[in-house]
Amino acid sequence: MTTLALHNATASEVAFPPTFRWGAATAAYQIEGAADEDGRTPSIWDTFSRTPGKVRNGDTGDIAADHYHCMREDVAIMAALGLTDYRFSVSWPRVQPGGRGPASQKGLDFYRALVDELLAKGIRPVLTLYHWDLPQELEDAGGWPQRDTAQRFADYTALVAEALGDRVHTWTTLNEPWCAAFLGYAEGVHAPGRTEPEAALRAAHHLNLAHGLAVDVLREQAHPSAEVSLTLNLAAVRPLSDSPTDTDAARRIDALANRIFLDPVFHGRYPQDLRADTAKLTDWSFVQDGDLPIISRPIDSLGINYYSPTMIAAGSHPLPSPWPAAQEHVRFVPAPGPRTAMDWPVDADGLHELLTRLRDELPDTPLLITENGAAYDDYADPTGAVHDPERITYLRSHLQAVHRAMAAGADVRGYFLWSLLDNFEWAYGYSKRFGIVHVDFATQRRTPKDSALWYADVVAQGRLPHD
Ligand code: GCO
Repeated sequence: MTTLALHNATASEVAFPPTFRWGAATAAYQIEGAADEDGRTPSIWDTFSRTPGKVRNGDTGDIAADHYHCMREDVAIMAALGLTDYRFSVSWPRVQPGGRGPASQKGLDFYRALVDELLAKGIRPVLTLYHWDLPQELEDAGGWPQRDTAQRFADYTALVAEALGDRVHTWTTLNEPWCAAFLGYAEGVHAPGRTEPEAALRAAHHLNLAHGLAVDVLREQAHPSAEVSLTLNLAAVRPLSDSPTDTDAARRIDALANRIFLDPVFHGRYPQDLRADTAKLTDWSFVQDGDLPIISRPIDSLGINYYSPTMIAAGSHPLPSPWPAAQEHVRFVPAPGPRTAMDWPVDADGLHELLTRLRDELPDTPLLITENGAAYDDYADPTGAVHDPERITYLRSHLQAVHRAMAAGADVRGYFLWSLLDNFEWAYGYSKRFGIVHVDFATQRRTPKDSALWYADVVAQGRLPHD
């Protein structure tokens, strides 16, 4: 459907193009379990979740949603929902134990079976190579602050592309490098739990370099028609007021959250204001000649993960901070309005703001919403049904925002809901449920929630049902 046709849809009808991609997303460590099965070696999340006090209730991904053993049932659920796409990630230490050397064929066999099951059901595989589960041995050798890790990632990419390059539709190199770098190495609330601001900046650069090296490998080894992408959790940054101090605080966070990735990947440079803001921490000499041309290799689409906006004001942020060198200039202002179980504000306008910004800044780059969804304290009623009206309200408002942005010219190609299944929510363990399918972790019983039935109707009709 053209933009014009989107405009012409009746005001109350929110109809999407027939080519629009409707998916759901997960990640290996959050759903697979089988943590030491078939030769898989520990990732930094296995280590981190075993470290007392790091993950709520001491939860780990040892079993998770047991997707490693329930894969066929889960793909059948995706097919029953009518999904066109399924976004999943590959566990690096499952397919390359220790993070170096030959592939584990048993590890690759799981993903071969998953991809073939998806294709047999007419579902497009959308494969993320890195969703935070770095092999522990590579962290022991320095982790992402260590430049060699980028090359290790390129070698791992080659192993996966050799096995699946002929039949995976969309390849995403990295999921949310901001979280991997700044939650993992600056604030320390994610694996590997380090609080070293300068190392976090080095990690961000080496993740960017890893992305570029992986693009080269995929162009070489994946199918010529494969779509190569990157997923970023861009922040919809809003200053509390238009005062110079508030707007400058927002600028600092925009540089550290957004332009530290957008500028090198799409413009082949790091922002000058970012370098100036962080000059006390680093001289950026870890950026070597030749890095930026690799990082800025052309890609076919950009994935956006969005949950809620970020309101910034001048002030200070408690340490350890995920914002290197910005913490003495910024404070985060809780936005008003309804909140999810994560205490994140529900505000779909932030998604519209992001999409129209990217329409203007990256007019030639197709966009995919690779994650959007919400956690609520769902529970199964005595009949076993799971009613989640707040999640339906959240999804509806955010799909309306996507539609508004498309009608305004944003080139959005698809929407992947986070998440298909209730799963391991990182430092929150299993205490937060993002799934549209309820998982009883004691029995591994799956129960589609009301939101799953609602989403299946949206997918089938290609439009939002009337309120
Ligand atoms: C992220 C990760 C997901 C999270 C989800 C909810 O975006 O943080 O990609 O793994 O579970 O976003 O926090």
